[in-house]
Amino acid sequence: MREELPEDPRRSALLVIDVQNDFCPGGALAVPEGNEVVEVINRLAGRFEHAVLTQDWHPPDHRSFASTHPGHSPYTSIAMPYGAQTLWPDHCVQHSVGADFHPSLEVRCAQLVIRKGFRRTIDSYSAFFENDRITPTGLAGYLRDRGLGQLVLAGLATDYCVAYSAIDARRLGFSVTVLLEACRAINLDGSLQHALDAMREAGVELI
Ligand code: VGL
Ligand code: ZN
Repeated sequence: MREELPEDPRRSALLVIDVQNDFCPGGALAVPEGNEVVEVINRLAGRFEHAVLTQDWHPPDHRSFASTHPGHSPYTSIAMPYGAQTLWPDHCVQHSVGADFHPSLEVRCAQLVIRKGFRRTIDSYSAFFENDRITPTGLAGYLRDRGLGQLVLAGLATDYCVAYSAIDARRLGFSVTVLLEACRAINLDGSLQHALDAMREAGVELI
């Protein structure tokens, strides 16, 4: 494991994944200790000139919600046209308090918010592609246009949106560091270990 963050502040960006009320204790899809990332990220942000936030942003009848599949429970899986999809409790509904960023999150260097998961029929864990792995969010073009080739990822959840984003970023040629101290996991059926292995395999630096 490497111990340092990327050196060049002009070429690096902090990518803060889904630090939203619904992913924190008391929220609809609470990640254990999810709120604890806020302080770490606030401190970390002082070392960056550039940051991008992602925001899970679903319509009320989103097809990743178990409630839209009668007879199916949250945290089970279903086949969707683009592959297996885990079903979740209703969360991060557009314009709801649950979809807001954690009130203490302070990333003054944030210059862009990428909303994802806004199409009813497809989920989007990654900040770069929807879950079909081909529909882009536009983030890669933004980062390339601005010359930001080195990414540091933090946020929620380690084993879903953080891991998918990190792996896609590597696939797109970015250098990627995930700061595990600034992330927390859902950990469904070993998903955390699987995600850590997959990130290492993809060439993501875990520190
Ligand atoms: C996430 C499940 C559903 C995440 C988002 O941010 O990791 N997980 N939607
Ligand atoms: Zn979601």
